[in-house]
Amino acid sequence: MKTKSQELFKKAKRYIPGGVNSPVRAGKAVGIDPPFIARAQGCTLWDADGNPYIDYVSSWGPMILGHAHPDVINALTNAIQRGTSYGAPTELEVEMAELIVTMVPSIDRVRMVNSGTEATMSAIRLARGITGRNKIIKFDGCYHGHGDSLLVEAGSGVATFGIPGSPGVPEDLARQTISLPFNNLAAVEETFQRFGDDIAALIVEPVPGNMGVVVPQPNFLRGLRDLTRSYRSILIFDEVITGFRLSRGGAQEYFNITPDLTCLGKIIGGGLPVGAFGGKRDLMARLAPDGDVYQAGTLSGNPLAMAAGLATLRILNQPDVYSTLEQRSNMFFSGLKSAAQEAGIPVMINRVESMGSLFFCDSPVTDFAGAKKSDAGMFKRYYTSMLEQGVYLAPSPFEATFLSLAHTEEVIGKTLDFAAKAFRSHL
Ligand code: KE4
Repeated sequence: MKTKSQELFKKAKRYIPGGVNSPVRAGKAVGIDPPFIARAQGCTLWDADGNPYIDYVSSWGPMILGHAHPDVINALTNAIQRGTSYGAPTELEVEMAELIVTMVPSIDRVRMVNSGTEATMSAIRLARGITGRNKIIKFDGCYHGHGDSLLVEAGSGVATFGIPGSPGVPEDLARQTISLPFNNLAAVEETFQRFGDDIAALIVEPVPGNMGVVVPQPNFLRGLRDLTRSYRSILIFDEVITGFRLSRGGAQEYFNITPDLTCLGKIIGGGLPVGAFGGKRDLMARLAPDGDVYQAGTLSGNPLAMAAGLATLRILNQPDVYSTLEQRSNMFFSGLKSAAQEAGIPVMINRVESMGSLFFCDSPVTDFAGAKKSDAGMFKRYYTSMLEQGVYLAPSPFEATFLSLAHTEEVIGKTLDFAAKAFRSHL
């Protein structure tokens, strides 16, 4: 007997490539037919068959308050009475920009867009327009959306030109991007020594969440700041995940490093499609209509998205939010480590505040090469056991697990019991 989700997946594949609107949702890495989600509240999802799940995906990061938070629902309910889109400036956009400038240390001016991809794509164009240079440095395992310049994999050796990460990305463009091992400052220094006067920007997830979570080693981010400054390249922090996740001011506040441009997304939309990029006044002044670097968007600053994002950020500005998230996250991830150890399963856990990852390996994971050593079979069995017990994890080892304010100690305790059972089943 097929479940409703299975029937929906079969029908979806008749109309949507792969049956999904974003590849990772198809669950290919774990070989499952994905649950189709019908509704969500707090930290719970319900699928089309009415099965409940404790959600640790949080829509890939945005739902830091939990799903359907009453303040967000009220803000949207009020906003929608006034229409859905005007294609004109609104007061809500000004309020959002003011709040982001207030909260994020390095941002004097900010431009709203509709996704993280648009944010990083626009920041790269702005950096190239400002510097008149072409090359970009990124890091293996870091994901910055699907813009052509950033869907690039590492070349054959360190500090060599990138190769297309997908068919359709022109080789000539991929060669302008150099992808290096994360946490390897020597490789970055060597690359700047070789190409420094043609490097427009270095873009980095200050705490990568797309190879699983990897923690920057002491002085790595500071080293990137020093190198980009001395070669007059633009340092771009892709804070689409870490923005408002690690602290009110994101990773740049958490690590006290000031980038030149910052990309934002996810949390600032409160679950609606929003991205943003911002930075110092003189850099952002180069953007049209005042400047000559073009960037635009029909729905940029959409009033519904601004209403949901403002409601979310206002709650994150309340006292004790991040200390509560830290306490709950520490309980979850340290409990996970203990449960694995008790079952004799070798795991490494990387965590910063409320984003973390579990790797099935016995050596520290400090870059993508290390992350790829995690046992894929064990992950698949762990994922399946947790899903069967009603815990919804990201269906890939190269994603982050997110805690929200809706994950109570009771829910975390239950999750840890399920994880202990999964580990005991000798993955
Ligand atoms: P979007 O275009 O998907 O809104 O954002 C792209 C992006 C940019 N930068 C970082 C650091 C990101 O993590 C992302 C998107 N994250 C992925 C999962 N980690 C989104 C999930 C998906 O692709 O379906």
